[in-house]
Amino acid sequence: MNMNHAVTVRPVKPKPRSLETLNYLDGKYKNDIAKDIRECLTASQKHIPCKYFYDAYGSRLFEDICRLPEYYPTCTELAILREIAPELMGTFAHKDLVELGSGGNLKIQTLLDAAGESNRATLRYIPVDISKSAIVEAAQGLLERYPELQVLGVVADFTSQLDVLPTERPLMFCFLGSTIGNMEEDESIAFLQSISGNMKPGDRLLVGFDMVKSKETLEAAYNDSRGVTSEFNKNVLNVLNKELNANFDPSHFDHLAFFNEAGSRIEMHLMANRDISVKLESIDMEVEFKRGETIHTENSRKFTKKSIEDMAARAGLCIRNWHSDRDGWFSLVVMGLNP
Ligand code: AVJ
Repeated sequence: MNMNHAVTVRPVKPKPRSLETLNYLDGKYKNDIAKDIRECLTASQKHIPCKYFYDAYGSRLFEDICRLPEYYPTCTELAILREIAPELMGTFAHKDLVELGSGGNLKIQTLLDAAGESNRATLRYIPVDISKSAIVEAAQGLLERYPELQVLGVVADFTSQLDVLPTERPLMFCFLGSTIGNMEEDESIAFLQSISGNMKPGDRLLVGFDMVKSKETLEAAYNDSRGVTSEFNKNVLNVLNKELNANFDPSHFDHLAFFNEAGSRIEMHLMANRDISVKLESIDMEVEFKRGETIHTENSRKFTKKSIEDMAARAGLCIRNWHSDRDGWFSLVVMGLNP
């Protein structure tokens, strides 16, 4: 071997490790899914909580959905966010930026870019999600882009575990992507109340709402021509197969998504295309489906200015700023505690 003694080996400077994760979900998830599914699949309208869409594959499919031409919410929200980010983040220093449901990096990068390096070096980004892998992957991307950033990943169910979050510093909660639309009205008010209960005067809450618009536009967004949404919907059955040792055959179900005008929501269902019997071994359960019967897998509520104002009022929050695109397809609303 030809060793070249002139070469001095300089140690590679270790990257600063500014990612810490806290896991509050251990054990909880397995208990929850067993209990949830037992209840939900014995109800007269069978249903599955939509949080179970997001295993690693489901999270990837959702990111694909966000890039579909028919799925307008992501790009519309992002465009609004770009406009308001300087105002939101220009003075955001020594504070915590909490993101409930870490949803791909594009949105949070828009905010962090606008913060500028000097603010960024003093703030902390706190993604809260039930998927540890989603948090860690996203955080690694952010740390490559912003080596000065501190990230505290919190693996938790933000609908029931908000009290685990640090409260020492001023903070802004972000609840983007109209994820709030997945909740029933009462649930969303209780959730906003739980956020406001964890807010200090001066703290802010930024919420993304998908607005009511034409039925054609809404339904196209959930029935894309490439079938990604269908694949996303059916993947929840794979999640049950994996988590509960079940034997769903996803091809025995069809994707169904429609706008329920009375409920002001898109409903997604999986419809049995034959009579089916499924075993869920881990919870010692057998479920029958008649051909044409559906499992309701998601509600995605669509909002109006009035419905948002009513919710905020009922949750004890006041609306500080209101931002929409020209067409009024999506709104980003900044809320705070009542003065
Ligand atoms: C992540 C809940 C906002 O309701 O539009 C996308 C999920 N479902 N396509 C939505 C979803 C089908 C999405 N949210």
